[in-house]
Amino acid sequence: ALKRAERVALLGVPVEVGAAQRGTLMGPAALRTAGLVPMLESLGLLVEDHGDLMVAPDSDLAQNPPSNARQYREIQSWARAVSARAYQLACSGALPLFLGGDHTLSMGSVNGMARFWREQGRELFLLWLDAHADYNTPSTTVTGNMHGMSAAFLCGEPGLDQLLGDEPRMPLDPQHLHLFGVRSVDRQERLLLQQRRINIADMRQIDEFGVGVLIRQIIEQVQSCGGVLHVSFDVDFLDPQLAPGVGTMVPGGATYREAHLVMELLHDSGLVGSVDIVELNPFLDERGRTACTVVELIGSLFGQRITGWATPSAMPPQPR
Ligand code: 6HN
Ligand code: MN
Ligand code: MN
Ligand code: MN
Repeated sequence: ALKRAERVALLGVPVEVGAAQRGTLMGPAALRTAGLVPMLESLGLLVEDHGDLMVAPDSDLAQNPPSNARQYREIQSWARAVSARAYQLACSGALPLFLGGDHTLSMGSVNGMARFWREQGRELFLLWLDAHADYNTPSTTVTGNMHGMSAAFLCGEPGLDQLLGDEPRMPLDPQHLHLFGVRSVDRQERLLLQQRRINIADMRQIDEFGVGVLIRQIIEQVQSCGGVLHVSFDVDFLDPQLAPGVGTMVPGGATYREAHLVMELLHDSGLVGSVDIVELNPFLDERGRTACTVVELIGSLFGQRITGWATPSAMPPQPR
């Protein structure tokens, strides 16, 4: 059998109702069209494409949906199904790669992975590459859009307590969440982030210290705990000039080079155990260029190198 890192299990999750703008349901198809599978195969990985998940609506009609959580019932169906599939794929020994879909996908994917790693006796850390903090709850949200609540839900914040139904809920230690690339936070959301002392590398810090230093700090924390990392990549982490195919563009995002370096360092760490690609909206893209950029970045995350050998890291290159 191949090792976990050598087998990648793709699962499309065409959820779109967590966002205000429709269209992320086309995300999995666009990533496949942009060549995700052959790119991963060219890196020597064995790729299993499990196709797109389908869910039946209204899985739990007994429960009254919380107010201020739009499309709660449909998201509930997705989250339960995604969590169960995530756990199952992880148990198969593959590295799960979830293709969104809006960012509510992560409520299921991260929960399922957390359950798996808990059983393995390893701590799960969550790297949230995003322009937004996604740390709203039904009581802090301005829009009611549930993709703005995923990170808070995963850290056990109250308000969506029945979302997963019978699926075991595995809240993360809030200190294991790292928000990275943040440049848009709502007012009440900010208070909650402050109270919980959530780790944030915002764009100001990225400008000042660079992504190399900041990502290495995160890698060191995970390494020192013997942990494993789930990378949740919201495409709006990238600058909108580079990635226009998203519903929530915020100026001042990660550049092409910064984003590749993040992915390369994560690959070299060997700590990444699962990945989400979310919020790609092909309806808003320009000639597929956001999808293609994302596929290139996933290439770096899975070991694509400029040269055929490992780049010396955290030190100047030695003469060969
Ligand atoms: N995303 N903070 C805003 C909200 O509606 O709560 C934006 C959320 C964006 C969510 O991009 O995944
Ligand atoms: Mn997000
Ligand atoms: Mn976002
Ligand atoms: Mn810990």
